[in-house]
Amino acid sequence: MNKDSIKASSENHHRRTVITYGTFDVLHQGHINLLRRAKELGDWLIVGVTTDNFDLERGKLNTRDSVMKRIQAVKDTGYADEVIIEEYKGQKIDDIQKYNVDVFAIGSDWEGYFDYLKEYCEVVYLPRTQGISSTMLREEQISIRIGIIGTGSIARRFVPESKFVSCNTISSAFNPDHGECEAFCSANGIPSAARSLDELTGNCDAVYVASPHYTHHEYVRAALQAGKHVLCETPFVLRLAEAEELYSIAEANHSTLMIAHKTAYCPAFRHLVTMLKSGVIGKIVDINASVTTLTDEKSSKLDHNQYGGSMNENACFPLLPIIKLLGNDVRNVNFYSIMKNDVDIYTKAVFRYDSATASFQVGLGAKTEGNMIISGTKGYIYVPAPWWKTDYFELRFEDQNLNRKCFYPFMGEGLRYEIREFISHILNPEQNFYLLSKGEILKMTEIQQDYIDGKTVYKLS
Ligand code: C2G
Repeated sequence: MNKDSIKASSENHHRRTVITYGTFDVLHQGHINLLRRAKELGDWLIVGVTTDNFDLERGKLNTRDSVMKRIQAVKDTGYADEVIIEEYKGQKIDDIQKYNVDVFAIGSDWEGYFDYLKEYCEVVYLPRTQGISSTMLREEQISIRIGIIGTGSIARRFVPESKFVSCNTISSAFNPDHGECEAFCSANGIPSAARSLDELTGNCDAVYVASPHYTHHEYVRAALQAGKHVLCETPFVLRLAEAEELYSIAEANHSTLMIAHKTAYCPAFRHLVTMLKSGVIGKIVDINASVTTLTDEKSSKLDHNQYGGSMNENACFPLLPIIKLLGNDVRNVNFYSIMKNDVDIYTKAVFRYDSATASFQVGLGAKTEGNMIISGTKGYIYVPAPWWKTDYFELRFEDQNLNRKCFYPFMGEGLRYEIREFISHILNPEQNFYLLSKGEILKMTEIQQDYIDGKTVYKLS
């Protein structure tokens, strides 16, 4: 070390270090002012930029720019001497000690919130710039207007969930019963209760189909033919040919067609899939999952004429992990159904693959534990009930010391994750639909159809 560098390093010890944190999404003048003021508090400014995953965990789902883009934007302001990433709650305490920080600075919208850091350094709340925010800027950019078809219980849950996702507004709703539609719109603050499908499609960019499942095919086709993007509730359609037809219309129109399978998009399930694919429990040999929801006998869900029954209502849930993890090459499936009034009140399905088995139980008129177990050559994964909307699962091994519990966010009703994916796909159509692909959806539909056609179905009374 020469004299100069010794001098520089000893000066470094005395420099006053300031740290600040943020998402810095669609970077604007408010952020720039904050960074400038923070830098003025000392000689060296460290800026912590939140990772996409951390924002997801703290409930910020509407971020537009990726972490790399946000970091670049912070660097481009010229005020940051050092950029770090913030990826967990409590990290600020670690960083302040690790980087020997003198001042923690943050905007006054957080006034008081970070006083707990006073134990470690000086805490300064800087004035927030009025009249500008990332939220405002995101809203000024394109907003997708969504029209809702079907105003039942799932649509009621969809409306508040959509508010957690940026770049969308619910513009209209349609239900053949206009009175019900008006009541739904006024209860949920939706500006227009459409009198016809044409009126709905004339007033939106995308359609969310939340009507009874036997009406999906007709509504999705009408919406696609009107040039709209479509998010369709599960189960998608009841026949393979219908599903293929709808995908080909969507492809010809360059429209997004996505299935609202909330499990496929929620954080815990996504991680479960990637962990399994990377071999944490070895080779998968068996999957068992069940979904039962005791339902009133008079409900339309148990009406033969409305394609009711346990398979039609619930099978799309357990089919997801089976097809996603074991693939499309199912050698055979046997269904065993307990029937009442011409519908299955309970069905057990058993799958044979070349080197794995799977099974599921679904029921509307019988109850069982709603968990999922995925068995492998090195260990197994246990997902407690209700596994289809879980925030947690366990990896379990012969040597219990290796067991691990994994936790993830699952906010509200969990519909916000699929809505975010849908909007993001409309805005970035080049994105691949890998979380639930067309091939997987077609296979799931084919299995549903085989059941409806009575192939290898054993009916028990
Ligand atoms: N800010 C500001 N004026 C605005 C908007 C934002 O001064 N008009 C400030 C905020 O107060 C914050 C910084 O800019 O200090 C970054 O804001 P966001 O990107 O919204 O990040 P935030 O969610 O506040 O993250 O760990 C993350 C931190 O807790 C804060």
